[in-house]
Amino acid sequence: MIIDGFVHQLPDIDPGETQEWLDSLDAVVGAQGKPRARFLMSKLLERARELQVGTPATVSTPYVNTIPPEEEPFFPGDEDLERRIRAFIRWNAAVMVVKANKAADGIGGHLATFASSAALYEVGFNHFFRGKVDGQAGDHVYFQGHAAPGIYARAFLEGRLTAEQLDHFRREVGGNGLSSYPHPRLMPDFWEYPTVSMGLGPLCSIYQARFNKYLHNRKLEDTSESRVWAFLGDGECDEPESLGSISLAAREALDNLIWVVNCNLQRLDGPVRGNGKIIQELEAVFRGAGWNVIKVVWGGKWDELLLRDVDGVLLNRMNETLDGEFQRYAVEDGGYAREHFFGPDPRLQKMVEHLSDEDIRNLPRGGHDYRKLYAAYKAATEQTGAPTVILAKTVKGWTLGPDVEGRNATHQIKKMTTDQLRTLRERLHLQDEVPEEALADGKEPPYISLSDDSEAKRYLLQRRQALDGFLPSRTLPIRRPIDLPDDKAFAEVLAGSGKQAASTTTAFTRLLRNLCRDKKFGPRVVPIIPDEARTFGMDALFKDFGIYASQGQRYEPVDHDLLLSYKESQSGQILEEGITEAGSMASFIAAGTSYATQGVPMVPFFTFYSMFGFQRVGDLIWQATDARTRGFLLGATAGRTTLLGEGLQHQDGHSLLLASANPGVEAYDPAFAYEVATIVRDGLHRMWGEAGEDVIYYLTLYNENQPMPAMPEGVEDGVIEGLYRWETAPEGTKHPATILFSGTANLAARAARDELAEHWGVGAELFSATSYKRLREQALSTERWNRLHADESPRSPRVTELLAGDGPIVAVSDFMKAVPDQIGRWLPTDRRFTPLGTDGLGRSDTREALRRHFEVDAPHVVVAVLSALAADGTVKASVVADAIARYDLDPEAADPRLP
Ligand SMILES: Cc1ncc(C[n+]2csc(CCOP(=O)(O)OP(=O)(O)O)c2C)c(N)n1
Ligand SMILES: [Mg+2]
Repeated sequence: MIIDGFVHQLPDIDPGETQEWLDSLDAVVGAQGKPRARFLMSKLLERARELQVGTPATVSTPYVNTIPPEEEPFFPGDEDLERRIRAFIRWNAAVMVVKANKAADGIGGHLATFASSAALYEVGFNHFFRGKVDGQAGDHVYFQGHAAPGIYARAFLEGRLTAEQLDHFRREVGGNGLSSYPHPRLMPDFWEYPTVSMGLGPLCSIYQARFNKYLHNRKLEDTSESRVWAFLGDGECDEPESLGSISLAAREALDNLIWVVNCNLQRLDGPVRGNGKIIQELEAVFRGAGWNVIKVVWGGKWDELLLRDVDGVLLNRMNETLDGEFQRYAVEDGGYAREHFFGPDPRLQKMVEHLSDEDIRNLPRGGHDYRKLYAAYKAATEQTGAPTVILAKTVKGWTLGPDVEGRNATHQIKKMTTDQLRTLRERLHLQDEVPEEALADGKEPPYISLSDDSEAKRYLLQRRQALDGFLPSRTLPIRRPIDLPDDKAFAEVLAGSGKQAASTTTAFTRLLRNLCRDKKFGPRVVPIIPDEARTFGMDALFKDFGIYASQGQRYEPVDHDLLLSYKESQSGQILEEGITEAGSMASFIAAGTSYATQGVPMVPFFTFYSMFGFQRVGDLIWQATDARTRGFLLGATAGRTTLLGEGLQHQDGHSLLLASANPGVEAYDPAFAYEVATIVRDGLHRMWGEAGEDVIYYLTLYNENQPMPAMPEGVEDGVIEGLYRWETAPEGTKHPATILFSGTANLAARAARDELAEHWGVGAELFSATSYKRLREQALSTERWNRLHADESPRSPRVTELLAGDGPIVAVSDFMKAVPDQIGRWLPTDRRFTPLGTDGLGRSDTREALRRHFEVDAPHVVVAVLSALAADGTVKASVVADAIARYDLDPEAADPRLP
């Protein structure tokens, strides 16, 4: 590995002096060994930094705490009381999980995660996390999902939750339950952010911190006092989403962001890095990315040993011991550590001579030492210009006793025997609070509650008062109400494009521009694009509204002399995210939950390549629904045949199907500009009008140009409800039929209608099907109502009523057949239904060739209608064969669904 090659290219103005320095180093290594040389080098680097010499930053430091004991600040809390409170919370969290598990047959919960991180949270709750008071957003905290029991246990002590609620942990169906993990959808006044799909919480926290700066820089809200805290697991750091955006946090100088990684060295199955050291690995990654890294490896009792480590042997042992071995030390007794950790070197043995085996076993890790943590948190909150990560070493299952602590199975342990509870009680010194008789066989283990006049309760409440109220807490009242846009903003798009051809993408871009220009509403719009603006023709917005750039634009752009130049600005409105759909979704969530988390409604429009939406970041969209996000997702370049040249990995024919699975998403496949405008207007009213619904709208947008008709009279409800008659059947035809179209398939449907009338005597009426999902859900509701109201006259689903009539029904879209199939069950039984669609992997060719290949062009629609009429006995089978011949269709062509 050549990493120092650059040195040979630097000018050496005094080779003699250089040699002297090198010789000195050689001499130190030769005479005093490498540890001494390392020490001297570290000292030199430290001095160089003090002198601002400008040496490159080192990415790793020895396996010790970043903050030395002499620099630890005074700890302002009441240590004894805080320890007692922590013990109560630990106990209650464990009892809650054990009870839930027993009462409801293994319903479960997690004991070990919170047991390892109790001090990490408690130091935050008692000294740092700011609540929401007087309309201030305070701090945003992303709690590690599996630590939820501890957060409930604290809320119980604070009086925010009742014992009955704790008894309903993971039993939500009857109401009054506590969700398994942080879910704002289920507990909207409590949890602020969902976190339990590993990696998404950390990612979202970065973009939340960035969004806070965006609000500030755009002068929409003063967020200077808000910090974002994210707690994550060391195993969780393996998710690409966890670390994938950390360089953005450094680049954006997010000093309002603090991550705390609970390094208990374990994940679910076993060690995170048995053969390595996760803390060291993460340190290098974060330092390399430009973060401020604070390691909290050892508890205070180690300081004394380190002081005596004159030869650096202890440090050496710390550096060389693998995580797999550290885990073993957590499980074995002190004698084992004495023999194996301290044993091999007589100097180390001597260092712990004065300690009993029990003392050795209890030499704590840094993440259980509130003083060390306090020092780290304080330093993090004082950091400027960079985000901070605190790497805190803990033991998984700490205090839960030898059967749980550090065991490989610890993550999934949710049961404790009475004996194990007794051990926990003793370990936490809770004999007074939990008397022996309370643990008698057959009894439910009790929660510890605090009376209002107890010292602990007063302390607890006083600390939270001083820090502006309870956490977690999600919803702030709306402080800056939003004015919905003027109808003017929609008028241009509703009017259509006359004879000029335009695409729904262009129409949407116009609409977005008009919305941004709306005087009152405009500033609340957050256009989000992951490096695809030019593809969608949205680069036209750059100049008008500016691309958000926290540093402004420090260069003259290459296209400065063009009308539509690349304009970056500190007050820029557009979030041009670069190539990260995941990051863009995280921005979407931050903006779309701002109504609750900041009390400042913001309206995100995230436009992406439709193929890289639901299938690429589907879990983040699920997360957005959980977070009660409001906003618009636009799947541009939609369709498996409309996006002609791009081929298999670009052509989306199934995002609508994926969207159909998300209960918080309305999914639309509009054909015309006026449909786009009508749907967006409806969405805005549902989200930010009186109803204030927590819903996401997904719209497909196509890039095929066609003259866009003006909005016909009376179709608004139909556009929104998912289906309306677009054109009646031509007069003077013999056989009725109905064709449903969506998106660009309107062209094939319309051509087929003409062809059917002209050559085959069939009169087909046309319906625009803007949302099969909406139709299906309405039908499901009706069906359910009928099932549960057997003695009342049954209701008819909307889709059934709208499609009452004669003859077959053919549906065509640029998506899979399963999309229109969603309504199949509710069509009038006497009408044969044939969905046409683009099932199969995409490929590159002209639109014409692709539509023939996928059997969604006008001739295939004609043949589908005739074939259904033949099956009904309305026309002869030979008519279908005639049509196949007339349009030169190949009956033996390979099925496009096959590879
Ligand atoms: C995306 C995703 N994959 C898998 C899981 C299942 N899971 C839950 S916790 C866990 C282990 C977590 O280990 P770590 O991050 O180290 O947290 P700890 O409990 O040790 O603090 C796993 C695999 C999940 N919740 N999310
Ligand atoms: Mg872990």
